[in-house]
Amino acid sequence: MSGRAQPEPLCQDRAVALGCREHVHRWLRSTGLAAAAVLVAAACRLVGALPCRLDSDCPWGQRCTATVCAAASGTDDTPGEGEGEGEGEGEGEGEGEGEGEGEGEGEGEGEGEGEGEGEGEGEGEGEGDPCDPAAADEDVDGIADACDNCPATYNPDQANSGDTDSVGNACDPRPDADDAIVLFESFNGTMDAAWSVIGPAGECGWDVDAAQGRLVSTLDETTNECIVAFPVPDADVIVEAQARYQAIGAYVCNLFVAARVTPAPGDEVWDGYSCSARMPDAATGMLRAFSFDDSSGTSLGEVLVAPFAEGETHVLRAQIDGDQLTCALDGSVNVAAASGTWTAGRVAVGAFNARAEFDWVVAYARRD
Ligand SMILES: [Ca+2]
Ligand SMILES: [Ca+2]
Ligand SMILES: [Ca+2]
Ligand SMILES: [Ca+2]
Repeated sequence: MSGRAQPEPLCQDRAVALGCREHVHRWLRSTGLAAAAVLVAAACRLVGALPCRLDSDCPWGQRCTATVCAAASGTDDTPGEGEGEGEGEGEGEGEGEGEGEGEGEGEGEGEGEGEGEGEGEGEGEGEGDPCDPAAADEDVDGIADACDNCPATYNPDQANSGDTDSVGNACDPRPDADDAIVLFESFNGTMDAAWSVIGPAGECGWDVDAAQGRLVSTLDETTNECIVAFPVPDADVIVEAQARYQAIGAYVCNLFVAARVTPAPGDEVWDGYSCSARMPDAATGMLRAFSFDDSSGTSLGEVLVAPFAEGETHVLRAQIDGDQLTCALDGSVNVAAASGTWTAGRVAVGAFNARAEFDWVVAYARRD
């Protein structure tokens, strides 16, 4: 764009002519031709495509387009620009309103409203209800093990009278005195980590048969002895187990529960007191109370019973009450003996020259 005035086209009407004069004045002043502006303005009757650099060089209602003024395509209703912002969760709507002026500047206001709805899924770990009837129920009486007052004895009524303990009448070792269940192991998949194996390394061991809910010895019927023990901090204790011979060996066999075992884990010898379902030979069954000292057993008393057979289920009980020992088979055969007092230790189950399996072990202690 040069500083020279351009030929002026014809004015189309008075309003535009007035705008033309103002424009020409402004333009000529800006170009240093103020004197000429007066003359030109006075004579101006023609307006049209005025030269320009900016919209402001043009009359009102025109815009500077390609260096000449031309009627704006929009005047009052020139669209503005608006911006709207919405905040919300889920859905948001924004509205913008703009007001335009001739120069095409707009202001916008926006409002947004949003509403959101969310759904979440969470995962949590928690402990289930131990009394849930769907939980492990060893005796199948409808009361889950953890809440059963006799977890190994069918007693759906949970009757408990005559004392103030939490042991049901159906299994209470002392119906008129207070006791507590200090151990119940059902071998339904796992064993409490507190169990420990006692016996010859590499020969002795026990596996949980989760499908059957049993503890099975891994020793064969020629292995001398293998024990699995659990700590119980009571001197007077009763331990009871349901068990059977799985394989009876050719030598003297024992299947037993022990109310006291005192070696450190891993020891191959032990002291204690056990109640044994014994087979001195294939034709003889015996219930014997043993006292052990460095694994050397001394009989405290014994009675003959029918020979045991492989797969035959029995319940053995060993009890320490002060200096009194009791060994019982199936609740009907007993051997009682006197012995010294015992300190706290571990209870145990085990086998000798036989492969054995145990369905459950329960232990009670005095609480009166
Ligand atoms: Ca039960
Ligand atoms: Ca029960
Ligand atoms: Ca009771
Ligand atoms: Ca009791």
